[in-house]
Amino acid sequence: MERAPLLEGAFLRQLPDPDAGLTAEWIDSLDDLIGARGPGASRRILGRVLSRASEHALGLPPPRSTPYLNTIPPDAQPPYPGDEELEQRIEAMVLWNVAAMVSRANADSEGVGGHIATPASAVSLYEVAFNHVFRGKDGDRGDQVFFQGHATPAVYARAFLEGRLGEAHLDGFRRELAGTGLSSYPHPRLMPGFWEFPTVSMGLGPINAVYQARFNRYLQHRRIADTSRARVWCFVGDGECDEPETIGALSLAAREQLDNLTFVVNCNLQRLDGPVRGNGKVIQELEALFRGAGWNVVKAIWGSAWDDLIGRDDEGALVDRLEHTVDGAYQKYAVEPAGYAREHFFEADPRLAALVAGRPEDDPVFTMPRGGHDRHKLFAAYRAALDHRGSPTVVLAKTVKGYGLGPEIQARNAAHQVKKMKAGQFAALRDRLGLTDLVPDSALSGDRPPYLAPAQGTPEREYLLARRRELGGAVPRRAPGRTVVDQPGPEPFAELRQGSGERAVSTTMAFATLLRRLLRAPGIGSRVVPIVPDEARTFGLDALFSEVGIYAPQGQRYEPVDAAMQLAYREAQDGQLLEEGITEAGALSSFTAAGTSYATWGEPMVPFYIFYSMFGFQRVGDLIWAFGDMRGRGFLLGATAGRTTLNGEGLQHQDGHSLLLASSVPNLAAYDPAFAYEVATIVEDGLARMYGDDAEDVFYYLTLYNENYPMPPLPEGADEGIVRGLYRFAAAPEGPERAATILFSGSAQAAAREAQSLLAERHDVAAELWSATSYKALREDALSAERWNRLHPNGLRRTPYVKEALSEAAGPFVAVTDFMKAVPDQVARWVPGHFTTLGTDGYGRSDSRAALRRHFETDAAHVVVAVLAALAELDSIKPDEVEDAIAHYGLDPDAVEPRLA
Ligand SMILES: Cc1ncc(C[n+]2csc(CCOP(=O)(O)OP(=O)(O)O)c2C)c(N)n1
Ligand SMILES: [Mg+2]
Repeated sequence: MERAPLLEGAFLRQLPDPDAGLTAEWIDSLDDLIGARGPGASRRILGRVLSRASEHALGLPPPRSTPYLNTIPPDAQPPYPGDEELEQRIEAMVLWNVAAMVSRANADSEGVGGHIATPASAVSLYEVAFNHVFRGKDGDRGDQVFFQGHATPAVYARAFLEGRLGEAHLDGFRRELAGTGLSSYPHPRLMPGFWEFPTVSMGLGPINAVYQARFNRYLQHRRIADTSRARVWCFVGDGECDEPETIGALSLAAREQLDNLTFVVNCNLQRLDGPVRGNGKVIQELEALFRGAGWNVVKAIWGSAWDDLIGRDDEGALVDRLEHTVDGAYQKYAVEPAGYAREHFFEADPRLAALVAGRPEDDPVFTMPRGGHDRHKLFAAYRAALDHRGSPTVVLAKTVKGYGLGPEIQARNAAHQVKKMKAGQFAALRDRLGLTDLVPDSALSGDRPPYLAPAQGTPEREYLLARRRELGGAVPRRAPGRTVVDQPGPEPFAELRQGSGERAVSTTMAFATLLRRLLRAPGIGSRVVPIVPDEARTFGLDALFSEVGIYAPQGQRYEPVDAAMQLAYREAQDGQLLEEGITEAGALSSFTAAGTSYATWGEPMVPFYIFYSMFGFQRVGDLIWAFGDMRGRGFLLGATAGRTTLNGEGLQHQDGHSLLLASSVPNLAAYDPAFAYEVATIVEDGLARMYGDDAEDVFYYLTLYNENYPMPPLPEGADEGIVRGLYRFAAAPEGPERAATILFSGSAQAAAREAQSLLAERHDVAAELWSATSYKALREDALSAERWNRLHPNGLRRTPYVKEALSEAAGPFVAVTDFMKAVPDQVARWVPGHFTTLGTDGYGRSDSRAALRRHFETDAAHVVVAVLAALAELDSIKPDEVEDAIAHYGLDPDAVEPRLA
């Protein structure tokens, strides 16, 4: 059966049309128009009608995309505010220095790499911004600029012109170990006075930028800082727009009306291997994507040389041709000499041939000039972004990869990989850039082309410095302010330290209590930023909804369904809690903006980001790594931790390895507390280390469990061991002949404590119990001691803390954890005796805790057997005793190993 195609406007038919006659007349005249003038002209006329409708604010949905033209017509362009001749000259030097620096680095030390083609495509994007828009930090805290990661050479080259970097710095590009080196990409850890935002892991810059802009608003609404003048600029590659993180937070930015945010996409149509959308048009695709997400889109596609052509395109032939040409073809026009475009683009269509008839061979129209290399177009786009209100703006700037670097490089598929230019290519570049007066042929004979900088007193130098002075000084510049936050004193921690008596509680509940106390503590309270990705109820933090409110820039425009209840869902403009919804990447980006606020705003904030531990390190590990790079501070809380403690959720939820992943982050303090008082001690110490006097560049990860048990009080003198990673929790019972020591962490405390009783009662073993709060800390301390001893053969010997502490205990040693065995194995080398580790290697599954602990061989029976087996191996008991115990506890010695199950 034939079916009529579903028309786009079909939904309208369900609504009555009281003006049916009028409607029919309009439709008839459209049909007539198309018949008389054809589709091209009809499109144009209808476009004008729709634009008129939008001026009347009729609320018609805007089109998904607009023609392949600049968004801003020439008559709406602001006059260019700068001295173009000087800027041209400065830009030429920047590009020259990019090529020289990267080439010299690769001549000096083969293989250090670097990029020339990407900065060449981006130089104008940055130069226009450096001269006219980026605000530095003199006066207020300025703008926050996220540079495209591998365009860094353009930023170094400019800093050199400004005198911020010297020749020795440029010659240290990608050779950081000598002292004056420049890092390959933006890394605040390596250049802490320069870079603010690490961006080179593609996608992280954009998502961090969105949440930075959002956090700026949060600081404003909470009256912590005046961020109203700050703008977040994020420069992104067009290939980078394929990253889920790049586009994952676009709708948040629109929903929260972040008109303090501008993305600039460097649309050079190429990624590393080849075209981004050879068969399509990346700019059109991105326009639709950003418009769909609610952004203001400004396309800067064509250079000024085309204004006149476009203005004379009466037939719409040029626009048609532009629409039907794909990026692969545009790339070809950028590779071939101008004659190629004349022949294949223009002369293939008689109407276009007529449009360019009579123009000389070298007319710039035949180079297909792109808007991203035209400062008029770029400034107009930036100005539009600055003036726009109510939504973020994206500037889609069309550029050429390797622009200006000559026919062997420009727009070639391999352009990305060019790391070195030859003398002949430098000579040609010099001529093209008009730098003949500065670079004599003799300077190009070796493989060290000179660096160029305008001398003192030259107009170029005066100009570029004056522009930056006017705009508030150098960009980028990282200038941390105060890091100290008033410490809360002992009160918020007291309840956790007392223990819970008979009451069974979890470490998660203990943490929730602590967090609420900290929020109320004078001084620090207003600085605390609780962050949850739609799991506050899971973690018992829903009281915060009403207590501190959920941050919502528009306040609450509805009455919540639970308004009458004490714990109502309260959204407020000055809400303190960041309820992120289901986006771990977004939540981590908020954590990042908050945890680096001391550096961006000089306002230290104390974020506590609490999440399903499984969806932390393995989901957003790269963002956590970037946080470390940024010297961020704050607490990550991996709740529902443990492969068997979170029991019903199965394979994708039950985490037994986040601590292992955490062990890879150098400046992360990772803890696996068993008891409420351990949580208290660790958080108190963390606050002092991160926000006290002489603060350190560390951040914290704590696992939190959802298993309830009575929390014991803090044992006397345990604080130091808790912080260092290990302390004696319970002495061995009196009586038994044989001795052993059990190390437990987190929720494995139950198995260890039960095993202690069983060993004493049934097996004549007196086992001591130690709580291992941080194998990472123990290992790092031991490695430091070991290294010291290795490099100081005649110095005083150092003993690793773990070895020294356990020297008071009797082996054999058995460690039990709800994480992988590799976690306690981190310290195996220094345990003074026989050492067995029991842990949860293997995929999780759903069942009761008891069944899971039996399966993973971490329950009390397995701890007992491990202790006995170790004693047997040490010849302290007979193997038969182990056999008996295995039989007694009903263990299956031939069960499939859980790691393989
Ligand atoms: C997450 C991630 N994956 C891969 C890379 C390696 N990489 C660096 S640049 C690049 C191509 C980038 O293309 P595009 O975003 O279009 O930038 P362009 O150089 O064209 O300006 C790739 C794949 C990276 N830096 N980060
Ligand atoms: Mg690209």
